[in-house]
Parts: sequence; C-alpha cells; structure tokens
Amino acid sequence: MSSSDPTVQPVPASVVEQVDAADVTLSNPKRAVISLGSNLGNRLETLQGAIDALEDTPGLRVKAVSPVYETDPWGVEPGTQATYFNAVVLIKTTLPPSSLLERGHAIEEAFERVRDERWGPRTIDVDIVAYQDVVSDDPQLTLPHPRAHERAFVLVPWNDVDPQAEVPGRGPVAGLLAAMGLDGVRVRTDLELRLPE
Ligand code: A4P
Ligand code: MG
Repeated sequence: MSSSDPTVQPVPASVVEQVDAADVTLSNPKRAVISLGSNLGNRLETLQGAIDALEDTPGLRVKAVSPVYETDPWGVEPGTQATYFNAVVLIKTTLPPSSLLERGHAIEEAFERVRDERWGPRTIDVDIVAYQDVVSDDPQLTLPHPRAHERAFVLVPWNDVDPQAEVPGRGPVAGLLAAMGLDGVRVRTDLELRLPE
C-alpha cells in the first residue's frame, strides 16, 4: 500500500501523541509473577485491594488474576493460625525488581501489615515469585522466591493463570505440582477477584 493510496487516512499528530503517551510507561515491559496471601481481617477485600494497588502503580499492569484458594497455614503448628486466602497475579512492568519489591512493601504497609514474627499472621503478604527468568540469591530479593517451588498454595494458582509456566532453575510448574500433595489447598469457587479494568 503506498502513501498515495486514497483509502489510507493520515493519523492526526494529536492521536499519535496520545498513543505514545499511553505506551511510554510500558515500553519493553518485563513479566513477573506475584503471590498474595492474607490470613487476617477481610481476606478477600484485602487481596482485591492489593491487586488494585498493583494496577495503580505507574509502569505496572496486572494481566491475569487467579481464582481464590483457601489454604492451611504453612510453617506453623496446625490450629494456631487462621486459614489463608491465596492468589497469584501475572503482571507486566517496567519497574526493576528492587522497585517492584519496594512497591510490594508499600502495599503491605498500606494494609497495616505488622511484622512481629516470621510466618506470623498477616493482613497481606506480597511476594515476588518470579521476575522474567532472573535467578538471584540476594537475601533482600531472592529470585525466584526461595520457597515457591515447594508451595502448592503458590503453584496451584500460578498454574491456573499460566499452565506453561516454569519456576526459573526448578522446572515446569505443572511438573512440580504433579510431584506434590495438594492437601490443604481448596479453591473457593464462590469467591472471585476482579482483573482491574
Ligand atoms: N525477600 C527476599 N526475597 C523475596 C521475594 N522474592 N519476594 C525478603 C518478597 N520478599 C522477598 O519477608 C522477609 C524478607 O524477605 C523481606 O524483607 C524481603 O526483602 P517478609 O514478607 O517481611 O516476611 P515473611 O513473609 O514472614 O517472611 P518470609 O520468609 O518471606 O515468609 P514467606 O516464605 O513468604 O511465608 N501459609 C499459607 N497457607 N499461605 C501463605 O501465603 N505465607 C507465609 C509467609 C507462611 N505461611 C503461609 C503463607
Ligand atoms: Mg513475604
């Protein structure tokens, strides 16, 4: 098609600018996987609030939201903590991993998360499960998340939103799931998290 083709209308400059402006924040975005967990307060509302707060982050778009799972608390004596609601979201972002971690911490603070014991009850935990295929053993930000590959409450919802997913350095999510027990991870089909518009 040549530019002299009478059916091709030139795009007005103002429209070009608008399109560019909308794309600026997400040019060359990276993929990341976020795990959300809550076992204090209104768990569903808090998960949705965290998803909305992620979407409100400049340079970050939420692309997929998993079903809600009710899960037995991991890492504590049975019966000592309420069950969790867990979900996984897929995002695209131009933020580097360190800024994404900071944003996760800011969201945890906004939901008044108190850190007084490891694996203690929390209104919200925002974990970066994976960022592209990055592998890092930095204790401030270990990638992939050091325990994700052994946690059905992360892998089950991740597999729902991306059945082809791989845990960098550990293999396909579906394969890891096939080799682990799924006890204590129950889908809540009566509940739903919204993908932000
Ligand atoms: N950190 C390092 N790597 C990461 C990463 N990939 N994502 C650092 C997020 N943070 C990362 O985390 C402690 C430090 O880990 C942070 O300063 C961060 O720089 P935290 O959120 O302050 O504390 P935490 O979550 O209590 O500790 P930890 O060891 O990260 O706990 P986990 O492993 O996240 O486990 N049971 C069920 N059923 N569902 C759950 O969601 N969650 C936990 C928390 C325990 N049991 C659970 C669940
Ligand atoms: Mg955490």
